[in-house]
Amino acid sequence: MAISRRTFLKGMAAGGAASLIGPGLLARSATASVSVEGTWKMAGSHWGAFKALVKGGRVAEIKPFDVDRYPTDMLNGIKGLIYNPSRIRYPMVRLDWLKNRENGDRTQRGDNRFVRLTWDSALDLFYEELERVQKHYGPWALYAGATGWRQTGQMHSCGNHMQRAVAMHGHFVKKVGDYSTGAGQSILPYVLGSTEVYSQGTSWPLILDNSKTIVLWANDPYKNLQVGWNCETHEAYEYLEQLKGKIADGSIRVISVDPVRTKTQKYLGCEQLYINPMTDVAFMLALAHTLYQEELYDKAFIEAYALGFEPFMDYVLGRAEDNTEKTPEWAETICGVPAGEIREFARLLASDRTQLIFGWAIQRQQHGEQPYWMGAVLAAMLGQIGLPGGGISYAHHYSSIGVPASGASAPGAFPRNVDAGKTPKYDNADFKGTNDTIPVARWIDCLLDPGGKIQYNGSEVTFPDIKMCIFSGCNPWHHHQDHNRMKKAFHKLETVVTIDYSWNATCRFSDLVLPACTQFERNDIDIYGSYSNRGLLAMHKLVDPLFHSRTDFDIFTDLCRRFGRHDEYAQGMDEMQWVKKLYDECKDANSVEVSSPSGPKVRFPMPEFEQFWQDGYVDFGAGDPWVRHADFREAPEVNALGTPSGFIEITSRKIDRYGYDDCKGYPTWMEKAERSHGGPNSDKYPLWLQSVHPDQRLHSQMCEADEYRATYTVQGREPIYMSPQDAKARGIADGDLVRVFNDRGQLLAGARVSNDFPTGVVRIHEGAWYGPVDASIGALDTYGDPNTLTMDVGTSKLAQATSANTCVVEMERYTGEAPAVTSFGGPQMVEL
Ligand SMILES: Nc1nc2c(c(=O)[nH]1)N[C@H]1C(S)=C(S)[C@@H](COP(=O)(O)OP(=O)(O)OC[C@H]3O[C@@H](n4cnc5c(=O)[nH]c(N)nc54)[C@H](O)[C@@H]3O)O[C@H]1N2
Ligand SMILES: Nc1nc2c(c(=O)[nH]1)N[C@H]1C(S)=C(S)[C@@H](COP(=O)(O)OP(=O)(O)OC[C@H]3O[C@@H](n4cnc5c(=O)[nH]c(N)nc54)[C@H](O)[C@@H]3O)O[C@H]1N2
Ligand SMILES: [Mo]
Repeated sequence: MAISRRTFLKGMAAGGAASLIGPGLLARSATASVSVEGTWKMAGSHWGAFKALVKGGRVAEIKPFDVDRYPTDMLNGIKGLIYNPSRIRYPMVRLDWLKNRENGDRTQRGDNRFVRLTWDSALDLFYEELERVQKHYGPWALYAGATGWRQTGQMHSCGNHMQRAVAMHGHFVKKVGDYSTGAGQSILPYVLGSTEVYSQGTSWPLILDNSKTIVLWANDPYKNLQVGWNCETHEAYEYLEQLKGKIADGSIRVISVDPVRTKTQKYLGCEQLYINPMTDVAFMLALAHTLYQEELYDKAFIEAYALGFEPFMDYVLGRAEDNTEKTPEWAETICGVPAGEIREFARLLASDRTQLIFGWAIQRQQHGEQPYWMGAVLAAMLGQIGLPGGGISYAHHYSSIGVPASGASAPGAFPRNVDAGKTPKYDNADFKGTNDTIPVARWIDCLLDPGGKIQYNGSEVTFPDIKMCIFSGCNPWHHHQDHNRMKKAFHKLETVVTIDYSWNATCRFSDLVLPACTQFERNDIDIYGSYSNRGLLAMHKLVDPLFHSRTDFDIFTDLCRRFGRHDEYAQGMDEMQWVKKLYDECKDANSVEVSSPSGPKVRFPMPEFEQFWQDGYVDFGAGDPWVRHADFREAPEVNALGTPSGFIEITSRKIDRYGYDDCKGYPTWMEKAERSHGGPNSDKYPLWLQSVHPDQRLHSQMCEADEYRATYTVQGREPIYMSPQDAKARGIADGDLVRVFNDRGQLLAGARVSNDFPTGVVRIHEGAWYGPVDASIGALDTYGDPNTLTMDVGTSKLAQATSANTCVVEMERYTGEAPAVTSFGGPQMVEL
């Protein structure tokens, strides 16, 4: 296998690539022969299931799948996702790394200078590096922890392909948790017995029929339900529309607790309760204080279903060691809500049936565990957990949760793991006393501090010494915080391999980049409706893989060929055989007979595969409404929660025993490392930067769609939303370029002045493509990725999750000559 570097360099330069760079793609395809008719094909995506008209080998038109009555505008970005100048055309290798490999000058990483490779040379290099790192260092030096929003489709689920192939070669470091709900999914098992965040919630029809008050707490479902984990069909919007009607006729009151006037508030026409950012726990403690003082809380419920109320109330009443009573007057100075309004709000919550619905951004901040725990405590005090239209939900803004689920079996996926009993090529599982799994948001800490120790959820984690990372189906140079700190960490890495279809910043900071194709260039199946599991969709390949891109399946089959395990990897099947196998297994699982008045019948009949593939989908039908925690309410001893005691834990002995200073035995208010509105560091940086999820993208996906991006950018940059007061105070007008900065970094963005934002609050959507002027630390980001500015600390010793939303900044009108945006259009191609 070993080829000398010299022969390799000679054989590899595949020639004449530079001439193909630039927007030639669109021009060339326009001249391709086009049949008048074309063919409509069925396809799916996170943005929705849809039909595509394919003409002359090109996607010409897109229209939503008939079932989807509330399609998102983002379908307009699909064509631009396939055809854009940022598509990765060939396997590419970073210039300095090609010449010097691990002995190169790693400060050049990020300079975006790359050399084109043939597929054979690229996969040889990939394999050589796997061998070198496994042999020389062992499994603790290789990180292949897949996390991220891979495209839809069960067969081609790309993280599975990457991890299965790498696992056949040897052991590696993995991750635990995710960026979405890291704090929530860690704290809630102690409190309510499950993660809650990914659990099915009470069905919307029951909420609409029974709730009198709905609190949308840090939650913007109208914006965030546009995308789903599977092929979305947006059924939840039907219920939002009904809710709008009920607000209008006065039968339901909806209050959105949010510093910002959200898209949902504007759509529903509901009320907003303004609160200072990151101060919800102070507000909630004062609500508990009022409920207690005014005897509005449900004593019987607390006695029957919850534990640890007294120690918590001692804290609220000022009998704990901090000696501070959590009165509305105390809270007002922190959260900015007048004491009188806090009392009114508490009375409202207790007056009738109230459904609390939390979003997730509020736990993506320092001490993000606390608002979730405190939400559960409030819900317990209101005593409506397990009743239709009452209690608490942590997920009605996500992937059609709350739409009654069909109950059908979903298809399986291409296997992630190596088949039991088959040992990898390097069966060395010696991590030298370090951990083989790290909390996902702490991987940069790990790179910077090998051998370092952190506390995590009741145990200690020792960081392994990672030398090589493999990324597939994720974009860490968008998703992780504090890019300048990331640069320092990446200087320590010997090898970075990325598999993607778009040349984003992660490619720029990699050594070897392999072009995958998009989901529209391969065949697959997936459910539609996400959590509602409404049916099964045939995802037809629309066009052939563009340029030299290949399916992840192909790429990793060929990688495994290099160590003789390709047959085992693919199990001797090709793409369509896999798709059919997953369908047939799903059909079998759904063929179970159930009794019905007219005798036994198959509840979810599915046709033969060929028929399904031609029809494009199978509908499973609507499901039955359901109430979360109803079984627990009915019989708490029999249907005990998964907490240590089986009850709701207002105080957790287990957490208390961990002895953490930043997550105590009951929910507490803790000041943040930095905070606007009079909090720490606000003298220097008075603006809170919230980096919430984009209205017109899925994270960084679709940012590359040039025409679609142009519908929202300002002078070609990502918008920064701000209040008229903050703009005026700095001489900024709508449409100006602004420089946004703090001690961690600086970026350019385009000003959008809006009354939706209060003084002291600015917003840049996450997922804006990072485009530094050069590879240096501190370099100006020319497009506006908020993670240039965010803080990289764990939420607490409990969850060690991301604190992305704890971030303060200052901004100024940018008057210098503006540097060109460097984010798009691929690498700078260098010929040898
Ligand atoms: N500041 C801030 N940062 C955040 C957040 C925030 O609120 N604020 N939110 C966090 C959250 S909740 C999340 S979930 C993360 C999201 O972080 P990611 O999931 O990493 O974000 P995506 O932009 O969806 O990146 C997916 C990447 O996979 C590639 N890809 C998709 N499908 C395939 C495939 O089939 N094959 C291959 N090879 N590649 C594919 C896409 O092109 C894209 O580059 O971001 C986190 N980061
Ligand atoms: N369009 C679109 N939809 C998406 C996604 C996407 O990228 N685009 N991503 C999906 C994914 S992966 C995830 S994880 C979810 C994310 O879902 P969430 O994390 O719930 O969504 P965000 O949009 O980040 O924030 C929701 C609201 O929280 C408010 N908020 C932030 N901090 C505070 C606070 O301290 N207090 C209060 N009271 N309010 C606060 C914000 O102002 C915002 O209105 O969305 C999913 N849906
Ligand atoms: Mo997420």
